[in-house]
Amino acid sequence: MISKQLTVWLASSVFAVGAAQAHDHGGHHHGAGVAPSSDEPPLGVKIEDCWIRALPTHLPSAAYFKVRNESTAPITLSGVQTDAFAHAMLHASRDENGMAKMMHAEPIVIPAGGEFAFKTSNGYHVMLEQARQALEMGSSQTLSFLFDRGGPLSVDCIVKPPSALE
Ligand SMILES: [Cu+2]
Repeated sequence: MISKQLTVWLASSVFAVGAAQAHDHGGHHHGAGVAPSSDEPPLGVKIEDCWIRALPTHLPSAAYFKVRNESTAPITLSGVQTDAFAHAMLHASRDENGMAKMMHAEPIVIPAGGEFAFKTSNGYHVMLEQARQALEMGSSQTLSFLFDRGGPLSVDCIVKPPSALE
């Protein structure tokens, strides 16, 4: 798992360096202070127990996980990306007059030392629409979580059957 993540990170780093060099022409030199567009994930921030509740391909699947902030500053979870599905969104569902309504989750601030769980019992989920390939139970899919600082944090999420609750 780690080597896969590292490979992805290295590949994106190489791309970023190439892009930076391509722009460095005409005598302008911006120095070393310019951060690459894809830097390392935020230090001390972890995604744990990520899993996907797989539904048949014509229905949206959902992912659940816990984000733990072991850094010394608040961090904001703002989005999610994946190559495994055509669409991935942070969603929150709420009960309104007995009807379950789903909407984009607002960016979620996790205080230093805090954690926040997307779980089946609180309505928070990653909405995953249009799997690019059939999801095999027990396999894993990579989700990349986006924060207000640092680069994407990629984790492997285990695919579980529709009946799974955690
Ligand atoms: Cu949803």
